Amino acid sequence: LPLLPTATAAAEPSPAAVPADVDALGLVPQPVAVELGSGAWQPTAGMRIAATGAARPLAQDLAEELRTSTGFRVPVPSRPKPGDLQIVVDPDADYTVEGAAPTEESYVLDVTGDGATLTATTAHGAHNGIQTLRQLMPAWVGSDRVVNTDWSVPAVRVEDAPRFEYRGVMLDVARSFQDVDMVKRYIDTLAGLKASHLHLHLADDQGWRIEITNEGRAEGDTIDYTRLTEVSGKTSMNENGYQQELGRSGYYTQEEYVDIVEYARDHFITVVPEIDVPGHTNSALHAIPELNTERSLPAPDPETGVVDWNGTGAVGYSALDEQHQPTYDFVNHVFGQIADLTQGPLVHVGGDESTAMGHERYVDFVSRAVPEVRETTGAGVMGWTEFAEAGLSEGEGYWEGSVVHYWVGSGDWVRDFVSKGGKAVVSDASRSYLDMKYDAMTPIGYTWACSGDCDYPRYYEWDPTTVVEGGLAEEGILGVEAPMWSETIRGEDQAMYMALPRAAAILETGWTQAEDKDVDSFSARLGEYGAHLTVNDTNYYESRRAPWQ
Ligand code: TNX
Repeated sequence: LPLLPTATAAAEPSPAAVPADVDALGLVPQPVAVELGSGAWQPTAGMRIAATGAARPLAQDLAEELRTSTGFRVPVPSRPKPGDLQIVVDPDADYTVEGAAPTEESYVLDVTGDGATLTATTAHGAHNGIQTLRQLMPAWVGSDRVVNTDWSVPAVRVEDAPRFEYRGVMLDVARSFQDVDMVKRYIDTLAGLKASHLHLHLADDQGWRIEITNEGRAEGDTIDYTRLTEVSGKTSMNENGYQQELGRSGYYTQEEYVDIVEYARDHFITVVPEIDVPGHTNSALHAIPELNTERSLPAPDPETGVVDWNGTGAVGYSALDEQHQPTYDFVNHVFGQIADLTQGPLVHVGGDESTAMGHERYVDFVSRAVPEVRETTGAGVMGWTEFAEAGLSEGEGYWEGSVVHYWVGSGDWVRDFVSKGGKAVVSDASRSYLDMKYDAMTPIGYTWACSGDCDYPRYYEWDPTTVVEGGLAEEGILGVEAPMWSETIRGEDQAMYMALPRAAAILETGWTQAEDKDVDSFSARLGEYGAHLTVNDTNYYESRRAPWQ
């Protein structure tokens, strides 16, 4: 039986609800300005959320969550009265954010003894403010059953705006597959940390994870694209054979993929789909005979004409043939179809570690494929550092809307790309890769980019303007991303364990102004935030450095 909600409202918040200081509010990422007031807003059985227009769907979602955890009725009227939470989305809303320029994502949240008001100029801003409000509430807000508790929210004024617009995480679903439900829960958790982008690594040597149909094939293209998932949807990172039953292989149908994209969009998260080319392509070569030539790598079996499936974690051994027309038919068809399903501003072409084909062949491929993908998809093209190192020196403004994704490599090429109108997303491997072991005791994960102490402070104490060799100007940076490769990481619990709290450190680096970042404050706030993860049944690494509640 659900517990009964408290019937009476106390005049003063319980001592437990009075924060000792701003850090005790447990806000992650740290907002631009937080000022504690006195007293508290006390949601009780009569609580309501007033909203009109663009704020209504957000209010309704929040009301639904609060009904589940508080047991209150939580109506969503249009007209506010004292004591309500009011959510306002008004393009003309007039407010300032102390210490930062307001953006489309900014908001002001005012909590007093008489209720709470959240104001933003866009729905995205209001969504961000709701994440802050949820963190201010008792962690039970995320409970899937009614909890009888004091729901007081301490009086506080928060003025907030992000530093960067791209605050991303990446999931490698190619090496080890993750199903739709896991991806949705990942989105839930990361949206709570105000993430803005989810980069999905949808294909690699070990597997292909998205259904591609033959619809809309170009003249003369005879490739049967359904083989990509039919053959390589069944493979994954494992030396012992096909592992479909264990859930490490698999793929998203187009319908499921669109479901993920829409779910993400509802959480104000943009999906960035990646198909890695021209290397990391063994799963495509394994599935599609037409892609195999004398120059594609690895060499096909002389008898069957098919390349072996290679389930090891080796990198850099595969390559498409850059002189072969079907290679470009394939690239255009696959990216065209995925871009149609995604309807987003970016497609990620990978481009990393194509070592087996050599630099010259790589440059030939990229010089033709990247402009074609831009043309076909109409989207900006994102690629790992090497794609900028290919010296794609088109003129000023050419890379407008496109992104170089720094992981390692030369800052010169990143700056050159930015000088031609592109932007950089920074994922310094040694401080943002979520597949690195926390320390030698971590049973899963790699150590190539970080070894020894790779706990969250290392992932927190850096800045994207200085971490790239030679530095980057603030204006050239679109944001930061925490990638999780999955050679050693299987299933949701393992992924969450590696992601949290380090992804929170990267997302705070993307959100919080550089001068407001402080690792001790972050630790204290993490400790409070951890209770939300516990209530949501989300796994995380209990670093001994944070005072987990
Ligand atoms: C390097 S980072 C890779 C991935 C691996 C990862 C493992 C990058 C662009 N390429 O293919 O999965 O290391 O940590």
